[in-house]
Amino acid sequence: MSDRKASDLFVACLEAEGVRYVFGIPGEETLDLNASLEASSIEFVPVRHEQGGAYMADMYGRLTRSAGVCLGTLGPGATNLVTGIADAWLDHSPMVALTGQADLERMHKESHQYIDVVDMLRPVTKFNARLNSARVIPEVVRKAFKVAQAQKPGPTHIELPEDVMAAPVEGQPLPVRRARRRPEPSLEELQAALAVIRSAEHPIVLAGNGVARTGSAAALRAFASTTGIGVAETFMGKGMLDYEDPRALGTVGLQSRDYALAGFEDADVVITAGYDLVEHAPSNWNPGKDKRILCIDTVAPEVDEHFMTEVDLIGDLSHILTRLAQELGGTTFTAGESRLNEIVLGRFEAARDDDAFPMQPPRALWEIRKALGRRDILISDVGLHKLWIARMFPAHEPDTVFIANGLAGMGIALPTAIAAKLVHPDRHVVTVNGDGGFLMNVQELETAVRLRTPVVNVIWENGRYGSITWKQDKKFGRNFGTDFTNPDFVRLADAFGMPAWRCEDVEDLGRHLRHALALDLPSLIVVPIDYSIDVSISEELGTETVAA
Ligand SMILES: Cc1ncc(C[n+]2csc(CCOP(=O)(O)OP(=O)(O)O)c2C)c(N)n1
Repeated sequence: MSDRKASDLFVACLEAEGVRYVFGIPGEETLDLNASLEASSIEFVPVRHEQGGAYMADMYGRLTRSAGVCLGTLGPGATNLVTGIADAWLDHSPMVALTGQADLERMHKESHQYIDVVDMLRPVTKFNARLNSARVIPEVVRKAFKVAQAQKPGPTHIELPEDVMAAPVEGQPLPVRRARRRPEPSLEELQAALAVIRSAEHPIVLAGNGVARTGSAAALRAFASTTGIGVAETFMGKGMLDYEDPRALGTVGLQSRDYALAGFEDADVVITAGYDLVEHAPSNWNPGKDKRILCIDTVAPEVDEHFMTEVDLIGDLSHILTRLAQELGGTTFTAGESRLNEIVLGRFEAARDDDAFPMQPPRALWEIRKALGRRDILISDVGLHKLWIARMFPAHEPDTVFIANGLAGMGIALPTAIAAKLVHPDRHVVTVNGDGGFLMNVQELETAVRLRTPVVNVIWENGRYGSITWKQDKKFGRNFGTDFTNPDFVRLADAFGMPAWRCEDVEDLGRHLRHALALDLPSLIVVPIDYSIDVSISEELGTETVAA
């Protein structure tokens, strides 16, 4: 009989996949797994709520493009993971979620903490399985990582029954082949696409999260500069072009007139690059169903009556964009003026002189932009502040502004910021949160202090669920059920052992930010915010078409 335990083999398989961290909370049913992790090269990061662990795995996966790993025990541990897993599902982050489980022999009957976790997680995972036998561990682990990391990436899940993990086993991890496939469209498809672009009068690119997650921003930039075609970005596509690039048309997806003012009204051909429909429905930019659409993506596009694509170029985004740029070398278009950018960036620049206190969002964003370097990271939580960030925060580089726009769950910012800091210790990481969402995962401040991940958390305080009052006011002319009181955030932070400040004057935010960014500790800044100016900014931009 082998003296190797199944949990040892399981962890050896995680090591073979290159796993550096497992974020989670152990349970009585994961004792063997945790003991094996302790003896491995992998760092187990205890978190304070499984949702925080899932969000950390999510961001780790987004930034490294290797699946992030989270762990919860059976029953309540697994149910607590669901929101973070669902976020990875809709935002397409590679993740492998692990959950403990009771012995195989207790699953057919009413039994302490037993629920069918595999069934529960099926709708939010690309693949999930219960380990019924220790022998299949190498195959199941390899499959979970391979599927999670394949395009479009997303979460997978493995359930680990206690008795299976404690069983003796023989076996070795399967070889991990990381060679990147570079599938490419056929010559006919490329030629069809080139014919569509060459015959266009006003082509335009809509770039989404897919450009970010495949690391294709450089190729997109080269495509735009060779062809002159302008690029509008979705919230999750922020930074694919430097906002100062003359071909950058702005961030679209907030209001009905965004697209028109970014040039979509005049466009006859829309080239979508890594565009996920989950962010904002195509009916918003193709209401008349009259655009010719050329889709560049890693998998065949979703069907939508407003997104009937004429040519699909499916494969490696960088490769396809580079091929198109090579072929289109001599054909140049003009990006056109973006009225959207003029309005939004004009308001942003004017904000430097806004002396109003409580602060208004543009000035708060202006101070944050000023305090951060080009490659530093801003992570938004979910609420009205997110819409302001999406609308107005200018990004220079890819992977520097994170906005969850698929599941869009409040409470994502703090845990994902901790993971971002683990991946990029050399970059500043700032979160912007509402006072509602921040309390949803506030417990992870302890994790941040323990790990010494110096994340700066800015809370925009207004004592209410701002985006819901905003919507209620618009719909009913009044609001209800959205007001609350807050703890003293500065004293709360102090209790966690971290520095914190409350802004008392419009100049304080910039001052506190610069100080906080120089520390090697996490910190917190509370800014009283005045949401009385509408995120719509200007009548010209039309009515809002999103939920926060
Ligand atoms: C987990 C979760 N619950 C509820 C919602 C719906 N929702 C979206 S924004 C919002 C209010 C956010 O309030 P706050 O965090 O204070 O930010 P603000 O809008 O004031 O900037 C709510 C309740 C959500 N997106 N996620």
